[in-house]
Parts: sequence; C-alpha cells; structure tokens
Amino acid sequence: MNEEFRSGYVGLFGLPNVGKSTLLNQILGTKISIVTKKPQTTRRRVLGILNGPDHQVIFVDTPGLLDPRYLLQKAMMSEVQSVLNDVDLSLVVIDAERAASTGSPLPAPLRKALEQISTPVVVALNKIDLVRDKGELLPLIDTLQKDWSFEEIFPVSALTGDGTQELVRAIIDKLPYHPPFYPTDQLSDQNERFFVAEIIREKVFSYFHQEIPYSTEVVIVDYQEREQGKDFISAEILVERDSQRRIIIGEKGKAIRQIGQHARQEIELFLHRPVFLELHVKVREGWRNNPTSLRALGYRIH
Ligand SMILES: Nc1nc2c(ncn2[C@@H]2O[C@H](COP(=O)(O)OP(=O)(O)OP(=O)(O)O)[C@@H](O)[C@H]2O)c(=O)[nH]1
Ligand SMILES: [Mg+2]
Repeated sequence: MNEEFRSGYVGLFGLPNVGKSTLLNQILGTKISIVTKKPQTTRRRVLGILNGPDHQVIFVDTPGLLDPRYLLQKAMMSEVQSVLNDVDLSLVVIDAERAASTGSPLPAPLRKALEQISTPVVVALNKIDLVRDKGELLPLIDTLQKDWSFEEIFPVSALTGDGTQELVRAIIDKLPYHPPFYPTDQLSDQNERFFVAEIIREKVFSYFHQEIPYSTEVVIVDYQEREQGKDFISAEILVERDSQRRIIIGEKGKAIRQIGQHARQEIELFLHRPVFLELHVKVREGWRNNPTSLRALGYRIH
C-alpha cells in the first residue's frame, strides 16, 4: 500500500435544507443520499465513500440540525450526535444565500453543534449560484472567520459543482495517513434495502405537502433477489392517520401508482437491474412520537 495514502471520516453537518446531501452526491458523482426541496429530508446517517489513487474519504451525511419538537426529530438529532464525535474532520455546510439575506450565518442549533465538535472544521459556503451579487460573499466569509475558528471556508455550489474539487482536495490533504478502511470499490456501508426505502421516501416527500412527508416512514417488508426475472420488493409506507393513508393512495390509487412508478425507475437505476415494486400504505398511529414504534424502525431513543 502507498505510504502516502490518506483515509478518514468526514461528517457533514448543517441546518436542514442547506444542501448537505446534494453536496455529498456531487462529490461522489453519484446519487446516494436523497434530496428534496423540503427541509428534514435526511433522517439517518448516510455513508458515502470517495475512492481515489491516494485517498479514501468516508463522508457521513447527517440530518439537518434543529431544536426537536417531537420524538422522531429527537432521534434524528441523536443520529447527528452519534456522528459528531466519531469523525476526523467536520464539513459544515452553510447556505450562502440564506446567510447573506438574513445576516446570521451561525444560527443557534448550528452554534450548539459547533461547540461539541472537537475536530477541525471546514466550511462549504453553499448555493453560491443563487447569490447574485458575488460581492456579498467576501464579507460573509469575513464574518464567519471572525465568528468561529474555522480551518478554511470554501464557496461552492453543490448543484453545479462549482468549487467542489478545491474543497475535496483540501479535505483529503487534512486527513491522516492511513490505509483504506473499506474495500476500494465500495460506495457505502448501508445495504440495498436502506437505499430502496430512501428512494421511496424521497418520492413521498416530493409529491405531498404539509404534514404528510413528515408523518411518513418507509419499511421494506420483503426483498427477494432473483437469478432469473425481476427482483421482488415489497414496501410499506407508514402514515399516522387514516386521512393521510387516503391521500397517499389517491383517487382510484392514482397517487400511489405514480409514486411506485417513479420510485421503481430510480431503484432500477440505482441497482442496475429490473425490479418489481409493490407498495402498501399502513396506518401506525402517532408513530413519530412513540418510542416503541421508533425503536422498531431502527431509531435510537434514549
Ligand atoms: N441553487 C442551489 N440549490 C441547491 C444547492 N445545493 C442544494 N440545493 C437545493 O437545496 C434543497 C435541499 O437540498 P438537500 O441536499 O436535500 O439539503 P440537506 O442539507 O441535505 O437537507 P436535509 O436533509 O433536510 O437536512 C434541494 O432543493 C437542492 O436541490 C446549490 O448549490 N444551489
Ligand atoms: Mg439531506
């Protein structure tokens, strides 16, 4: 093994909707973490591995930082917590457009997380494609530098890829010399079931509004890989109330059919093989505030 090889864990942290998952996908050059226009899309850690001739960077995407109002949000923050002190480097993502327009680049939940981080912190000042007056960026960088002891600040656009190569190079250079932690052709440590459930959830998030996305969870109940023919996947979309179940199914099943079709297409792209996808909608009353339900869904509840 090359003695100059660098490898380590990099945590992605930031407020909801700032573009953490988009940035991870852009860096990896492939979609691994789901992205929607709505905040609180990511609920669990998502590991994405960047492999190169002299490096293996293990990025860990996390849910957006917030003050939890119900138990699921609390579990999401526990998920962030479990990553916070288990990485070599922290990559804090800040929405440049929002920071420029509100004049507040480090809101309370972010500041609170920063106080707990013991690793060096690199900032990705994201969404610069939305900042019309690029002259606003320098004062913003200046404010950030005065406000916190960041290692380096990189203006980027996770959407267009602008500035991301410089960011990645700087990250690699800050990692310790270490042999790779994972086989160098591996992209994640999570299994296909996880990604399939996430893709379905992304479609639900994109299609529905108000409380529905936040009241929904997706569980894979059957997953059969077949040598011949399509893989068979059966998933349940859990909701909190019967009225939500009816909305997700839609008139004559139109809505659920559309979700199924779009999810299946994307699952096939992800798995590189055809699948048969079956969706059912189930009511699990108040699941997002129920510790037993959340534990059964694999969330950490203390
Ligand atoms: N214009 C623009 N939009 C972006 C950029 N990065 C992300 N977005 C958009 O911002 C929205 C949120 O992106 P996500 O990647 O889901 O954000 P996140 O930080 O992972 O959000 P949570 O998982 O909810 O915490 C999506 O609509 C993205 O397309 C960017 O650089 N420029
Ligand atoms: Mg996300």
